[in-house]
Amino acid sequence: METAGKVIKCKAAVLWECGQPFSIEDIEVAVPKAHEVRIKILASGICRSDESSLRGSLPGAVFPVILGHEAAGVVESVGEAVTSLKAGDKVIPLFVPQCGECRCCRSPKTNLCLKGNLGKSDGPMDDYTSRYSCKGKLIHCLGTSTFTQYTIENEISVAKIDTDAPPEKVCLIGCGFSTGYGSAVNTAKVEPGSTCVVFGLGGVGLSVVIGCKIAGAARIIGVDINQQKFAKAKELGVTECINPKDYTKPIHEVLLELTEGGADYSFECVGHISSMTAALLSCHFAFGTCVIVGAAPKSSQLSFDPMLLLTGRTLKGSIFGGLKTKDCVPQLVSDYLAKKFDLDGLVSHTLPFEKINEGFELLRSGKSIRTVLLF
Ligand code: COD
Ligand code: ZN
Ligand code: ZN
Repeated sequence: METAGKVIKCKAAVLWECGQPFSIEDIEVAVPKAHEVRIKILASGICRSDESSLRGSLPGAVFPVILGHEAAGVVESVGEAVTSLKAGDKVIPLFVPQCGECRCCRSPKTNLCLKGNLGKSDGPMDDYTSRYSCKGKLIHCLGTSTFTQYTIENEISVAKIDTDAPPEKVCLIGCGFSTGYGSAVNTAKVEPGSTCVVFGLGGVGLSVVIGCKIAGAARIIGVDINQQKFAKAKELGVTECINPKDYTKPIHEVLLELTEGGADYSFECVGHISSMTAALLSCHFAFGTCVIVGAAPKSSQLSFDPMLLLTGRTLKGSIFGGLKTKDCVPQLVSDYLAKKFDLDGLVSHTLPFEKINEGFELLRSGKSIRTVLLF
């Protein structure tokens, strides 16, 4: 491409300060270095953890910063020594890399990679430096930094996907869908006939629901404080919806009664300590498994009676549904194209990239499931 080897000037949503609106700015994106690729972003979803980073409640963001981590795009150019990708490839950036060589990558027990930098600023580059500047100021990256027309990733943080994949849908495989679906089918390994409880029916929780349904769960109980989430949840497979606001007693007591002593699997997709405890208490005392999917605000601590585990409950968690990213993302995209699951129902709104602040307002007001920004 004619831009290869040159600095690119483009638009990006820059967050100059914690808690402020995004500002659409002209930025400069560097030439990719060795092992790096420069990607033209086509679509990027807005995830709750972008809002948490904006508010400073998740660790990592150093301001000014470019957020965004749920995108699809096309490779514009590659740096030296890049072997797995070339200009023109359709791709999904990965906020968990897969180098294939480290102890974690060699282990089938985890999808984390020791070359990853979850929770650290300055992005997926080996040298932890940024590749973006605006008005002569360095702009930090966080994870994959996809709220920009062009971004730079390390080759190990990029999955090549099917050329026919619609970016405005498959971008969800870059975070929300895989996080939820993988939590059900991979982390929990939900079996046919089981009873599942899902706390939080946003983009991630509904993806857990899709995973539980595909795994053959007999009952999927959705818990949310926002009644407006229930219709879509039922469409996607929830069998009963519960609003904690409708009860005076603690929600886990309601769930224990409804499930003959507790669910086989409970999932926390809210990111609150209180719903994590409720999820743990809602799974069966002898054989229930509780999966923590949401991240609680930094420095918060979960505390509970250890007897809860001694009797046989399992408490676990995963990032990106425990799925090895570079291996699984292309497969999930192919499965979507083969109609093995639906992403369309998760996209409630699409907006032009410049309306990013409107997209965040939709998330804050509880009106959206996923807003996808189109570039
Ligand atoms: N009880 C039940 N539901 C609640 C409660 C409550 N007390 N409070 C809020 N909710 C509901 C909201 O009404 C909403 O419907 C839902 O919880 C949350 O949905 P969203 O759309 O706001 O959020 P998601 O689905 O995009 O993400 C939720 C996570 C908690 C998974 C996410 O924010 C998170 O913590 N991610 C970090 C962990 C992780 O794996 N990160 C990887 C990249 S995201
Ligand atoms: Zn996310
Ligand atoms: Zn690795």
